[in-house]
Amino acid sequence: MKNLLTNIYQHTYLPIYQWKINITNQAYTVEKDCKYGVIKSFILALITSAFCLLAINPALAANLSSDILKQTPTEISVSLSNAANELKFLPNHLEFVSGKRYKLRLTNPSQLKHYFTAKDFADAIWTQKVEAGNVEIKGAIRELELKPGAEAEWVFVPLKPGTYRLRCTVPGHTEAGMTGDIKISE
Ligand SMILES: [Cu+2]
Repeated sequence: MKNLLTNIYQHTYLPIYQWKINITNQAYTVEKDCKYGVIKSFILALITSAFCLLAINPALAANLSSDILKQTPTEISVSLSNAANELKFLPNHLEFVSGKRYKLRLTNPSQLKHYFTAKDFADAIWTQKVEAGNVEIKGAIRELELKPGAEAEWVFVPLKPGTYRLRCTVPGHTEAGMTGDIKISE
C-alpha cells in the first residue's frame, strides 16, 4: 500500500509539481529578461501566455484566398493608457469589416504594463502574425501584454461578425474602466 501511494505520488503529483515549478521559473525568466529590453520582454511574455500558439483552424486558413493576404492592410492604432497613466484604451471602440485585412498597431506610452485582452474577438478572427521588434509570431494569439513603452502590430482578417469585449486584465484596471468594445460587421 505504501509503495502504491509512493508510485501514485511519483507518477501523478510529482510531474504536476514540477510543471508548476517550470512555469514559475519561466515567469521568473520573463521578469528577469525585462531588464534587457521592452521588446524582448514583450515577446517572452507573449510566448509564455500564448498556449494555443499554433491552434489555427486549418479550414478557416484554407478559406482565406491569397487575394486577401495581398490586400494592403488597413491600419488602426490603439493606445493602451497614455503618458498621464489614465486607465483606458484610446480609442475604446474599434470597428472592423469581416474579410478585410487589418494591421492593429498597439502602443503603451504609460509607465505601467497593460494587457490587450479580447478572447472572443481573437476567436472571431484569423491571425496572420503579430510583430514586435524583430520577431514575428504566427498562429492564434488571444492576449497581448505590453510593458511600458512597448509596441506591437497584429495583422489579421476578421471572420465572424459580432460585438466583442476588450479589457485590460491587470488587477484593478478593468474595474477602473480600462475596457472597450470591438465590432466586426459583415
Ligand atoms: Cu491596464
